[in-house]
Amino acid sequence: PTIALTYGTYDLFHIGHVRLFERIKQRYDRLIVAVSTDEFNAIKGKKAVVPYADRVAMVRACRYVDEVIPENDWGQKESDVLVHGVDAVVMGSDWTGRFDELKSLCDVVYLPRTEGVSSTELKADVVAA
Ligand code: C2G
Repeated sequence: PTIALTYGTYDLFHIGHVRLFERIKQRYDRLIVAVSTDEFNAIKGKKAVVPYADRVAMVRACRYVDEVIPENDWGQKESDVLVHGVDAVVMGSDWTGRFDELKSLCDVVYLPRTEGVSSTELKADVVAA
């Protein structure tokens, strides 16, 4: 079985995240999702409104997801790929080129983002409601 790995915060888990996972599972047999911890989000300069444990539970509840692991730092991707026998790291197109150094270990695929939705837009919409 072919294995894909993807990384993200998944704050306010939304259709863009689901569509990405869905398209990854059209290409690969298994999908591992690495969810950014609250501590790593601070390093990324992101503050999630949804606590890590809840973000993990929602991603895990998605039918396209086979396994969830924590993302603690920028530097773990190489070992994640090796430890989990990953065939491809797949990200949305806002990351195009950013993980190409992994190409020595596995395929690196960037898929188009889902237009019109983002955690940031959802937060703004809620405030405006
Ligand atoms: N995404 C998407 N379409 C959207 C919004 C997001 O396809 N409308 C994708 C992003 O391209 C990313 C994934 O969903 O691949 C998760 O997005 P975020 O939760 O915003 O993750 P991010 O903060 O970009 O973290 O080490 C990598 C980082 O952890 C990625």
